[in-house]
Amino acid sequence: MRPDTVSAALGEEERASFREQGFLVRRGVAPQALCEALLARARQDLESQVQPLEYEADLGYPGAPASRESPGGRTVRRLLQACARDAQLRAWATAETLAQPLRQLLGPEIWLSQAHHNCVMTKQPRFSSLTGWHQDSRYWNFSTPDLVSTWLALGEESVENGCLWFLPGTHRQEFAPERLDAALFLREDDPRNRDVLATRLAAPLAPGDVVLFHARTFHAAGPNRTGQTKFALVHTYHGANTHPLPGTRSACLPEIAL
Ligand SMILES: O=C(O)CCC(=O)C(=O)O
Repeated sequence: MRPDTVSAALGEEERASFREQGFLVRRGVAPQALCEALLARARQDLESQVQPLEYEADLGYPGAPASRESPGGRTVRRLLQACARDAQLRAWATAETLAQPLRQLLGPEIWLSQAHHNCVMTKQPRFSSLTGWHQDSRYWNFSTPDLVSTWLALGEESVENGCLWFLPGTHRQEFAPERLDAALFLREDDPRNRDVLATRLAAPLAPGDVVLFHARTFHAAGPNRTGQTKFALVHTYHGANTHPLPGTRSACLPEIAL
């Protein structure tokens, strides 16, 4: 099934909500048959350990195995390079279903970064980690921070299996460096962060739901405490006014025009 058969334009309320909150959950964007096909492909690559992969141990977030050689050390966190992996994965990332709302948010010209996200995000039982509060823009090198990511749930996402959480409106706020730790995560023990952390909202999703979120919106996710692996397809985009800075990791792969 072609992903661009789904009508995708954002309503005015949705646009206002994204501007205000820095994220937007859209229900039932991808049809069930498409989610099943993408999920089957992702499961197959995970089972066969098709490279390139990122392991939980590589990041060392809380709960991750200490090294690739430790028990659970081969627990995959991301199936990288989704667009180069498979025509169907690429078709989703470049479909009008995503391009149309992205144009409404970022302008008429949309570019997909292959250097960031561009992955199947997996969260596996037993050895998955907790991702602290962060802005994706923290390690990215673009001329502006105006990038938007799309997160397609290929299965159920709940607090129990490690769904995303967001701090609404934080894409419009400034955070003094002291409020962040050395790895640029928001310090949960800092009293100055108490109020903003109290605004946290979980984003449980059903298969086919999509979250759009700004690269500056603080978000986090818990570990997977269920027995089933969670799969999501994640991509990042920018408009014509933003470009990757030459010589940086953000410029290391060609971008795809939508
Ligand atoms: O699923 C997770 O742990 C969150 C992933 C995330 O926020 C990220 O990779 O930027």
